[in-house]
Amino acid sequence: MSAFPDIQKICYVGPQSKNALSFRHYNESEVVAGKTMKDHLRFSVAYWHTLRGTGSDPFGPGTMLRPWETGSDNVDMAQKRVRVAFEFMEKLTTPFFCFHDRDIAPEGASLAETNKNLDAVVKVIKEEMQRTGVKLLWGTANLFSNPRFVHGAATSPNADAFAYASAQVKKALEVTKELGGEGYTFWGGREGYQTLWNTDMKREFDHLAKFMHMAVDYAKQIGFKGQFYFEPKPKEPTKHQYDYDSAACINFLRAYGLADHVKMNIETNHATLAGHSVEHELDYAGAQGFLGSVDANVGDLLLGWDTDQFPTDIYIATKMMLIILKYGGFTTGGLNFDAKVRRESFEPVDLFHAHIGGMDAFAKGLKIAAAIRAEGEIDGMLKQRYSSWDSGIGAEIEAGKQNFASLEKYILAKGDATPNTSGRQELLENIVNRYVF
Ligand code: XLS
Ligand code: NI
Ligand code: NI
Repeated sequence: MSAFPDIQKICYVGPQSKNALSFRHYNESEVVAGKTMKDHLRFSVAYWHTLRGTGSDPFGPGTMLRPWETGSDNVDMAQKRVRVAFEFMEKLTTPFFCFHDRDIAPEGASLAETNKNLDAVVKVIKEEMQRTGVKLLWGTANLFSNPRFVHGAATSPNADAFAYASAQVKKALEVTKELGGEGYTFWGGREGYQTLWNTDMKREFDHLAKFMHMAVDYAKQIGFKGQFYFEPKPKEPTKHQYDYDSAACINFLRAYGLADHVKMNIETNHATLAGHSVEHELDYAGAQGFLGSVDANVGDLLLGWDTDQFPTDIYIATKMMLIILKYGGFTTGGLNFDAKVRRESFEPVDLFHAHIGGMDAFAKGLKIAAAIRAEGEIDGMLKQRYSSWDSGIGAEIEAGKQNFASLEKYILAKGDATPNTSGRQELLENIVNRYVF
């Protein structure tokens, strides 16, 4: 039985299309800068929002009309939901999905029963993956919803919570491996604190590192070769999340010997909550060699929380694709729509509109970014701005041939450092607009 009987496979029609259920820019087999759009963008559906989002908020219950959700949330329903998920992805033509363990299967009365539930659903997911060719971008474990994680999981003051979380991640890694997952993500959940009066921050950091090392060790033990990711988020649910931004995460990974095993999964809305632009976060991670994957969404600049809206802003998509291309594009990572339809958009068709909008925005962003890079105008101006480092004194400093004393001598002889090139920000912005329009 079809969950979306009125919706056909979404096809590329072209920029002139007025059909809301078609792509205007995402043409999966079109080659841009040496690779197909499908391989560049590696779109992924987030199971938690798209299949499990109810539209509830602190002021009221869910509003979503999901005709396939019948009866209680048992294994049978979870298995039926998998068929819906894959019909959705097949029609949308997204090549990947991501999930938390608890999105796909319900918790049982014990961990053993929960794991059994998970296995029963994973069996159906495997079948559907084979049938459709949709692949798993990354898996993760939900270590924040259940009240046992009220004080956090790996950073909980309760060692039993740490132990439970370890058992859960062990299973999540096994399942991710079984489904051929290309990665595994750690998002902090409740790893952070509300007040230092009751928090031993140093001890909590040590525990988080121990936890990640155990995950890395276990992955090696079972032969899981996927890439680990760490996803920064500065606040919500706790006031101080330990994985605040790329800089905080990378410092943590380096300080605790995890740098060779974990890369970053950057989420647009989390970047803005941290007071950064997403391009800052991407470039920071890329410059340090940690750019892994992206949770593609967008926040609302007037709202200070994680609104997880679908990304339709061409400028943001362009800037993101410019940086992703600059660092060589995705390898194991991709663009995961960690985004939800608004509470008011409660019909199933809205799920299609939302994803189509996001896919088209990034497809257009990719085309613009590739054109900007091919012409090299902006790159040329950037290079020019740093040209004093390419020869003479600059090149000598970079090569380590100068020191404070020799530079003092140089400047005494020269007289002054005159700012002789404009930043040209306005011109650069105009040039970008030329490619966008
Ligand atoms: C929540 C996070 C979460 C992670 C996966 O804000 O974005 O959805 O991506 O646990
Ligand atoms: Ni996310
Ligand atoms: Ni988020």
